[in-house]
Amino acid sequence: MMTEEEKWHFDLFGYIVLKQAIPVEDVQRMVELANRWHTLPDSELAPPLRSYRNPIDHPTLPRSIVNAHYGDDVFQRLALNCEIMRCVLALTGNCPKLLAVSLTQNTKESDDVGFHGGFTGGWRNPANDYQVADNKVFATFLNAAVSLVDVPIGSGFVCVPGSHKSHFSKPPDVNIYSNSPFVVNVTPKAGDVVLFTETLCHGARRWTLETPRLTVFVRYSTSYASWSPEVQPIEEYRDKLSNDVCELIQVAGFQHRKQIVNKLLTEMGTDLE
Ligand SMILES: O=C(O)CCC(=O)C(=O)O
Repeated sequence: MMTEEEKWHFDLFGYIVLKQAIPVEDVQRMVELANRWHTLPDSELAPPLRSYRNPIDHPTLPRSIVNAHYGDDVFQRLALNCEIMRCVLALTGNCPKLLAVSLTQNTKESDDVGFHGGFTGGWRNPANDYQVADNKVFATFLNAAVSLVDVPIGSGFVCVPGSHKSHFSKPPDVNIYSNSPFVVNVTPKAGDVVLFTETLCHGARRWTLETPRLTVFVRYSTSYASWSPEVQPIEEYRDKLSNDVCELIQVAGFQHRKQIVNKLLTEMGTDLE
């Protein structure tokens, strides 16, 4: 489901870019919704939409509106997008779980995002694992950063390529504004997806344009990850989600094959075995 070149790139650097993975009309719809929702205070967002951190208390934090998939079908289509899912399925051994869909806005006034992930000081977080064996790449915690705008060189997502496999602490002077080869600034176009393992050391440079940076972060884990059992369809708003998305959110054992996975594999023309 991932090409040899994609596996090589993901394994070497900890991320891949899926170019023009999202239909143009869906990007337009998400931009429209972002521009509407981000002008509203939290008190006027339709629940369960809310800010991850309320902008009243955190005015310079990039504002992330969580539960976007409850707010409009376009975000449910995004969570099931075939280009994203063919990689998520490959990377989770066909055992995916949808964790979160967050619509995030960075403006010129927003803080940058310092490096996080990667080496955690002597031990690897078992919930955020990365392995390669038998010609397969395996990652337990993934982030699909879907860009809704063209990102100019010098701002937006940055990472330390290869840091998902690093066993040594990053020198303190290597920061989000450092240059290649230690730090890479990935600059997607609207409709591109930067898919990365959360074990990768990553962050974001300050936004420089008048119009905001808009990104949807779609996070997935393995379906049996027990560190996120609280992430279940929100009962009160369950009727806003399709059955497919509900099943994708559900926790399931690693021997269990979700119906939505079989459905996606069939759509992709992949052998169900
Ligand atoms: O804004 C970005 O691209 C970085 C986001 C980030 O650090 C995260 O989602 O963990």
